[in-house]
Amino acid sequence: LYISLNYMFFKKPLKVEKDENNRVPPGQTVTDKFPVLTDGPAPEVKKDEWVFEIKHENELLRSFNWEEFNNLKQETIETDIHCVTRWSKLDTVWTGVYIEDLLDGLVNEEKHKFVMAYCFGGYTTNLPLEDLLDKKGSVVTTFDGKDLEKDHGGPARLLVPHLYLWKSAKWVKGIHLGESDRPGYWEQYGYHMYGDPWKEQRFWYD
Ligand SMILES: Nc1nc2c(c(=O)[nH]1)N[C@H]1C(S)=C(S)[C@@H](COP(=O)(O)O)O[C@H]1N2
Ligand SMILES: [Mo]
Repeated sequence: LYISLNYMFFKKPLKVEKDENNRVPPGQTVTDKFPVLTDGPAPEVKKDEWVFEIKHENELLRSFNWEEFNNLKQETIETDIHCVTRWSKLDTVWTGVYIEDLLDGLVNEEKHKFVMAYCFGGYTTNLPLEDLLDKKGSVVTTFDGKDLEKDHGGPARLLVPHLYLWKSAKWVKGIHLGESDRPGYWEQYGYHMYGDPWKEQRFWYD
């Protein structure tokens, strides 16, 4: 009500410009550090054995090796990131390829509604396909102008900055497209199926 009255009488834009005050989601604290959060050891992934596979259930639809991936249009992505352990980091800079460019021409809206991202080392995480489209999701290979460090998912990780960072799978190896939403690794232990930091969707009981 406050917002709509405000809008009607003062013609304030509904979507407020980003500033330091409203870009940190509830319950989060800004840090300049870049903590490492990995369950278990970081896998060693060599660039010459790296692949990114796109599957429907278990059928391989398309795959990229390192060279093929690096020949695609590389984008620079500047964004804030939010970890469920309550730190946020502002103005992080990455380069990589938008998921929609990897999927170019492949998407079947009937069959491809959800994604399970899978990784070297076995980690998985689930998200709706639409959360990876429209430049919302990418596979990134640099952070802050340097090759992505192994501990942060190098050589390549998913980046889905509008959701909590556990959805940004490190050492990503591919995505399974499917009709249904199934819990990934942390989701099976009670992390939220969606994970919107602005709604504090941390755990399933939130
Ligand atoms: N493969 C893999 N990806 C992962 C994780 C993991 O354990 N394995 N941890 C997730 C969690 S819980 C978080 S908060 C972020 C942390 O990313 P960072 O270590 O680069 O800060 O990676 C996510 N991606
Ligand atoms: Mo996390």
